[in-house]
Amino acid sequence: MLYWNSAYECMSRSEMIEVQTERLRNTVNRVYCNVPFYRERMQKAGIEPGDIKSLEDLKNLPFTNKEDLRDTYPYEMFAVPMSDIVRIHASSGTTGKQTVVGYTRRDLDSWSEVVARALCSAGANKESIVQVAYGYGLFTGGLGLHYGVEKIGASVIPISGSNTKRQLMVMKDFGTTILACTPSYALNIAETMEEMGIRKSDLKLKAGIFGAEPWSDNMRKEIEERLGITAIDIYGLSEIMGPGVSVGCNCRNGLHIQEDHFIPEIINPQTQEVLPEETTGELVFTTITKEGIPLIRYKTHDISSLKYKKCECGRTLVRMSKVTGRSDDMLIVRGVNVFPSQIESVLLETGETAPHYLLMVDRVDNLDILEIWVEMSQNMFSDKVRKIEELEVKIRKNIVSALGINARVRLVEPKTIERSEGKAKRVIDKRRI
Ligand code: DLL
Repeated sequence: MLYWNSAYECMSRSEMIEVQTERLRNTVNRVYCNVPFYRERMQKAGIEPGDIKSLEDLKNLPFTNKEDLRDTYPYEMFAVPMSDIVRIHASSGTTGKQTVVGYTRRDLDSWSEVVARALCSAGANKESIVQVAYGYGLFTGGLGLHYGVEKIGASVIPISGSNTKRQLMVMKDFGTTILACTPSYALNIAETMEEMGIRKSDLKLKAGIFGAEPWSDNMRKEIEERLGITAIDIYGLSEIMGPGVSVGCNCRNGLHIQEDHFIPEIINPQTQEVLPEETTGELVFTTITKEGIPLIRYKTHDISSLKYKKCECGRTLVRMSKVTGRSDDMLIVRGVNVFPSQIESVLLETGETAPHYLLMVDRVDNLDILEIWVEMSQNMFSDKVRKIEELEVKIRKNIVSALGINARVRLVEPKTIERSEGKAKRVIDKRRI
């Protein structure tokens, strides 16, 4: 099965614009009538629903922020009565209150539709056996993937995310063909598999559908090699829907956004100005089919760019570039902007270490210090101190030439860095700014 829904995935641009325009006008009307927050915002900006006639008018609508969701916690942003809400999820939120999202039955249908499209992109069909090792619960990963698998009629193994040895036993015995989890957990699974003496040929695994956190292209290659699979990137956020907002394809040239459900824009995060195609900035989404909690111009903080050219896979859906980081995860080290995934890429490119790392940032005498902890590989562990020091110097030099920053590199013993079962924690920032 090449596509799940070619009518939308391969739709001509003019038809897509027509679909989006109608759905956008509908959504704006609905939030104006049903969500006091949006009515007030629009009145303040002097806009009435009737002013939104084409996609061009989208830029006149006010933005929505994460803070707006916190201020309206838990249900004030909902556009339907609670009797129409059939599911509630929430995002963990590392700072402050979590954000709550509600789905109507139709929202759940749209969600499984976009996840079904994503799974097809990873080669899924009715015969597939999909092990969902994303966490089940308020996090959207587990249940989001789950219903997509059921929608295409494949078999779902709802194992959730922990107990790595059991994951492998199930993978082997149940004949899992597709693994769904975070990329950092996929790596943890690969490592445990090697420790348990399970070979790639003992498994039926063909593909993985990984997301929920930034990962470099080098990390993708590492996972593909160690698990013997094709790894597809899946992106999403709970506020907009959950997993499935966009998905990569075999062309590996960006992720296709399910544009008949979500309209993307890229803005300059400082000036809020909309940026042209292929320019990097902050990703903003407007949902155009959601009933429970429709969001207008939601600022994601994710850094990406858009490309409208038709993809070689045949899909016409706009592509967003791989999200390498969030504007709020970006480290500013002595004035230089660095994303953890850029450091990850250099580490994996250099090779010779294990792919497990942690970034420690501190400020000493008003100067930022970045220390990169990276694990030695097992065979390196027995090497002479001089050899270890040489590798530290080599990594440091590669970081300087790739990113222009000076970092201290510390090769630490194997297994020192905590393994992830969900979203990995890569940074410890001790600066008090
Ligand atoms: O992480 C939804 C999800 C679940 C996506 C499973 C993919 C797979 P939240 O917990 O709300 O939702 O976190 C959303 O995670 O704004 C990005 O910063 C990051 N993120 C999600 N997918 C990717 C990805 C889920 N493929 C936040 N690449 C988003 C990079 C990602 N970052």
